[in-house]
Amino acid sequence: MIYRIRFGAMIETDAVMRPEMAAKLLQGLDGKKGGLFDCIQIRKEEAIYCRLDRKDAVYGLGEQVRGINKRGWIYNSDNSDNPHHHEDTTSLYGSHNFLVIAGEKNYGIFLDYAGKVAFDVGYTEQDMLLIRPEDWNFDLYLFEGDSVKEIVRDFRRMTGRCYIPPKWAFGYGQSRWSYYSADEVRQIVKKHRENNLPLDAVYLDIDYMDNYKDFTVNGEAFPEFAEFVREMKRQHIHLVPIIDAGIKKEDGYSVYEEGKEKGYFCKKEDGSEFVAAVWPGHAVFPDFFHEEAREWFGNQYDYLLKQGIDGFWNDMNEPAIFYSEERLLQVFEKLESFKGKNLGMDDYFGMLDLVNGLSNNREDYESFYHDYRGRKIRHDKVHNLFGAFMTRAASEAFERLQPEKRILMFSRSSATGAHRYGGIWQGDNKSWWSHLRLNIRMCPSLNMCGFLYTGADLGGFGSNTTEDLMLRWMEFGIFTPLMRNHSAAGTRCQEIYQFKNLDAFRNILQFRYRLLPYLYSEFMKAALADEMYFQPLAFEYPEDDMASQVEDQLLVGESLMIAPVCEQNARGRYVYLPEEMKMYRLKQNGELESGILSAGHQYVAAELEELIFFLRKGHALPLAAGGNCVEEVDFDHLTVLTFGDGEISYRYYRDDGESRDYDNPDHISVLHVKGDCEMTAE
Ligand code: MIG
Repeated sequence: MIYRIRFGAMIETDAVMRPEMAAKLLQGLDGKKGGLFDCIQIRKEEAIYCRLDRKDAVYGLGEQVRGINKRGWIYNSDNSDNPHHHEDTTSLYGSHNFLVIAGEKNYGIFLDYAGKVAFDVGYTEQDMLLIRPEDWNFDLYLFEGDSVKEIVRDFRRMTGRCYIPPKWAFGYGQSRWSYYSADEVRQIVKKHRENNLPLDAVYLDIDYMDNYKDFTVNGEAFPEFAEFVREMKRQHIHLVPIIDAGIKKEDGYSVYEEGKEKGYFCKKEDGSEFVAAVWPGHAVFPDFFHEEAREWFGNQYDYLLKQGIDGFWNDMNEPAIFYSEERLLQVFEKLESFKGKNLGMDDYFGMLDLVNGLSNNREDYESFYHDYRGRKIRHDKVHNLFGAFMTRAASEAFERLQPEKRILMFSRSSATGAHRYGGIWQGDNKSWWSHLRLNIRMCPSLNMCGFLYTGADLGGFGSNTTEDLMLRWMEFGIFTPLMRNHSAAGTRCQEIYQFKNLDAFRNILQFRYRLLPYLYSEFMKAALADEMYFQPLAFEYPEDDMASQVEDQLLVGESLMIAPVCEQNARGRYVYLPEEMKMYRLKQNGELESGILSAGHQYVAAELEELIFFLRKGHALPLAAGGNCVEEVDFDHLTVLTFGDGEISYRYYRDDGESRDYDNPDHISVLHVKGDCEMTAE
């Protein structure tokens, strides 16, 4: 059952696709008794209060720090370019206002709202969830269901089917800020190919552009780009360029000139252009809220599509702002006044704050406007939708420009609803073991909110990685739909051939390509049925008190459980098995060793080079022979591993991985197997 309560007059977010699913429209909660209504209280203009029992867990909120169970911290929906994914961080790049309270009663809450919201999940009071929107113009949805899974499915169905990437985007991608020339890219590809390291994509960061101008290519570093794209395609490599939200303000730059002439950029109160600096220096921001502007911006991608590009990543779309012209001038003036002064503590720290406060400043976000469905709306009121609408611009354009084909698209910033337009990557993490753990925890929370095509920068983006962290991260990364190794300028190079134990990396990475039939099939089934690809144990084993406390193991699709090792120097780990499972160990020589483990806590040895995973009882795992790129993988001839007596069936999804004919029933075949076997899928 879904209820909707409307407060004030909301600004449309377009997050909800099927409002009719909320059969019950309520005026308020007054007088309501029983079920979830015993747990929730609303004090208008103040907060929504949800009482939490000791054993209740709170799941959701998508892209946030901390645990799978969000209890014990405050999280804000306030999209920010924040490279500090610390325990005390309160917001990252996305806003996903959906959560589920699981316990004696299970219920879900979704705030359909573009403004800032604070989710105080037992921070102020341990047994209270407080939700404080900045103003009271929103739709509140309440979900009641027998299980967490059912609630999540209802929410997902209501907000629409998630984005589906092309199959090649399940291959491994190598990225770096930046690869500066075509020759450097050729080198990267060569090293992978000659070392038998599978690879499907190389990412181009901001330096492929001419002076950080979107939809341009630096002709010196990447001469004859279209031909270069073809050359790469011949080697089964897709080049994936980055697109930033800010457009360089430069006379003669056609994208700027055209957008300016048509009035498609965000404006200040007085109607003049809002100018702020990002990578290209002074830049303007397309008004993605304005339908025509959105269409126009989307069409710009054609410049690259026409040259054979079939994937993009959208960055800096919170939007990230280094400084606005006005603020910079003010700050210079203030700084001037400190000159020659004997700075006391307040002055000194005040001075530092002035400079640090230049970027992503709230006052800047309050100083420009959108033209949204005929209304002039101040940016801060819809701030959390900006990145989502940029990705929407791209996605709508792809459907217009290349209706037959899937285009890879993932974004940094997002909001609920944006899951229909693209995937997301998890932003600027660091080469820290704790961020490997964060990566694991964030995946199911994002899946709940519809973001199935996701992954983090493997090996860590900021700071220097180490060989063991890189390897352990890959051991988890081979399960994430988006599998990309990316790192920041100035950090240690982390292409896997940089490391000594290349055999170990190759072994793990090649196994990803053996897993592809399963991973792709599970992704597609989850996407098409509005279900999750990564699940916390608690969702599948709700009666198991222990399972609800597991924060570092996940279910991947219907058959597998993973328990990545994420402690440095560990040579194994404790694993909790909610039921008897078959454990596999991928040995250094590429062989799979298996054994049955009984339910309960088990210590499992796993040397640095060894991948471990678990097959659930009554389930099957189809494996391919592998390949050096997705195209080389044979999805028809399978080795099927099983656990259980008697016949086991597996619903296997297969398609061309390129067209959008997702729901064709011919794509499903049921594999019936008895024991491990080799087979050809019909
Ligand atoms: O301010 O384009 O998250 O992946 O490499 C940094 C350079 C801008 C942030 C992205 C990161 C990318 C980087 N970008």
